[in-house]
Amino acid sequence: MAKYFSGSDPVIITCAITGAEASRDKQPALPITPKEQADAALAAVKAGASVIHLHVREDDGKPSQRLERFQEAIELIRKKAPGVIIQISTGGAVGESIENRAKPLELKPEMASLNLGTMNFGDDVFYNHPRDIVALAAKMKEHGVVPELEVYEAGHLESGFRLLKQGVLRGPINVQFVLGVPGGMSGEPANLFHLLGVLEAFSGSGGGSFHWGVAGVGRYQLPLATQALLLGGHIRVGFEDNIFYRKGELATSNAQLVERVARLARELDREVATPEVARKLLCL
Ligand code: KMH
Ligand code: ZN
Repeated sequence: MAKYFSGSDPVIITCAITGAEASRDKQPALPITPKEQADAALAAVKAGASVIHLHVREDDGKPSQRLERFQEAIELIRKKAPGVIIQISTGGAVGESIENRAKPLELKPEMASLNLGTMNFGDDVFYNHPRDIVALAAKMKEHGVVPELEVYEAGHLESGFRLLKQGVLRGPINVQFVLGVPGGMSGEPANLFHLLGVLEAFSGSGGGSFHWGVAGVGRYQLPLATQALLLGGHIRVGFEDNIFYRKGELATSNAQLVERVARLARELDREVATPEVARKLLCL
């Protein structure tokens, strides 16, 4: 069972600035073009983010996995916010082909997301065939990209353990609990505790060390981020997961969401990791 954190490990704040599902209709400040994404990334970094989880869009807002679009966004982000860790999405939008989802790995980003199972995702199905998961993990290895394991429910975590045992993944694993997607586990505290218990039991039985963070979807974002601060985990915030600052009030920017959790971290005596510190912690 997870214990309350009493050490002084810095907290890594990831900002998922755009995602594949959020829209300008619902969140007018959603960054879409590479220039908007670079501005949003810089503001998020200034507020305390050290990792940018990156999806790209075409100019009309449609989700995209086009290599050139990723390249443009990454170049602009690097120019504006040098040093920030860029984690590209290999999840893409629901329904995207696995070939397209793998494409941005050719740019050899420092990190990439790796999804570990098929699930209902709202009203859609997010398809992740075991063969495709292994192929994506192999491609990440080939390009020296560090995977972040996206875990929406407990079975995904156990699938990650199997891949680690089979040598498809290397430790220490980076686990991101994405809680609150309809089709996955909700963001209730008992779910986070259960997942941490499973992770710690695996680690304690010779599974090796790990890093974990939590991305709460919608109304779960703030309570789960606060719990992660108390429990020694890392945090993901941003418009991909949540467009509100509080009930009925839209956030004005991704940076506003980062600022709040950075402020909470300092109040709770968790230092906010710079990109260099995050790089060391995550063994990048
Ligand atoms: N858009 C979701 C269906 C990831 O980035 O790896 C999947 C997703 C996960 O966003
Ligand atoms: Zn994503």
